[in-house]
Amino acid sequence: QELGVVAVGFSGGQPKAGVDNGPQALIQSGLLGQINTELGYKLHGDSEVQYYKDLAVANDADHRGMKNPRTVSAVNKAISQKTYEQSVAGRLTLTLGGDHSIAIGTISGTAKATRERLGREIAVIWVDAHADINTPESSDSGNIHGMPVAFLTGLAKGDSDDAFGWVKEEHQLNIKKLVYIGLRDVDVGEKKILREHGVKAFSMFDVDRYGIGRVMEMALAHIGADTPIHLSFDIDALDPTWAPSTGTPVRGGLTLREGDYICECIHQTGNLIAVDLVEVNPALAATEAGAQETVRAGCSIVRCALGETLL
Ligand code: DIR
Ligand code: MN
Ligand code: MN
Ligand code: MN
Repeated sequence: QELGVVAVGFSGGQPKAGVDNGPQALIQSGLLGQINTELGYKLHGDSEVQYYKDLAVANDADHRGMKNPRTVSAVNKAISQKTYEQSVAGRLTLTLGGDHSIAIGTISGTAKATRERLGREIAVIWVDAHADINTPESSDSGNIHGMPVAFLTGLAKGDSDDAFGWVKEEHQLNIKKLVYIGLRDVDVGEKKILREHGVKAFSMFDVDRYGIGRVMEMALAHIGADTPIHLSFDIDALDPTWAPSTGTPVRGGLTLREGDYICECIHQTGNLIAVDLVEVNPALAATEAGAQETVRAGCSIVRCALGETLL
C-alpha cells in the first residue's frame, strides 16, 4: 500500500500561534515510522514539514471579513496541487496540519483527482466539534478555519483567483455527500445553513443517544457502498480529556476510543482515499503532559484510519 504524505505547518486560518508545529510534533513522536514499519505502507510525498512561508502575502488586508485571505488562499492552492498529485497517482493521501483551513486544499485536490482517476464524486466525513461551514458573510470571527466546508461545497464562492476563486467545480464536494460526526459548538448562522441544505450531521447528542456503533452504521449508509471517502479529522472532536492541546477545545466530546472507532470503521470500508488530521497545537496545553497526550491521541487516530487493528 502506497501513502502520499503532505505535512503542512500552517496557522493562518486562525489567530493562535503553535498549530504550525503540529505536524512536526506528530512526526517527532514517531508516527511516520510506525506507519511504515508497523502498518507496512511505502511513504511518498513530504519527507519534511512544509511551512509555505514564501506564499505569505505581506499586508494581507481583510476581505469580506476574512482574515489573511490571500495567504490562506495561496497556501491552500499549493496544498490542493500536492494532494491532487498523490491522489491521482492512486495513493492514499495523509495530510498532517496545521489549522483546519487547509482542508480547502486537501479536499479540493482529492476531489479533482478522484473525478479524473475514477470518474467519481468523493464523500467527506468531517469529524469535529465545529461545522466549519461559515461563509465569509455568516462568520463572526473572520477566521477561515471556520469556513472550509462553505468554500468546498460552493456555498461560499471566491471572487478572485487570489481569494479562493481558484476553487472550481472540479474541486468541489457535493453537499449531499458530506457527513459530520461529533458536532457540539455550531454557530447560529451555521445551524441555519445545515438545516436549509439538509446536511447529514451526527452531533454529540446522536453519539449519546445511539452510541458510536449505530452512528457509524448510519453515517456509512448515507454515503453508500463503493464511494471514495475523504476523512477530515479535527482533533478538537475529541474531548479535552484526551486532546486538550488545541485552539478551540469544547467539553463533552468524543472519547479517544470513539475517535479511533470512527477511523477503524472507515478503514474497514476499503473506500478511504484520504485522511486529514488537524488542529494539534502543542503550545496550548496547560502542562507538557497535556501536549504529549494530544499528540499521542492524534497519532492513534491516524494509525486507526490507516488500518491498525486491536488484534
Ligand atoms: C467558529 C469556531 N465557528 C468560527 N470555529 C472553529 O470561528 O467560525 N473551528 N473553532 O474549528
Ligand atoms: Mn475544524
Ligand atoms: Mn473544531
Ligand atoms: Mn486494511
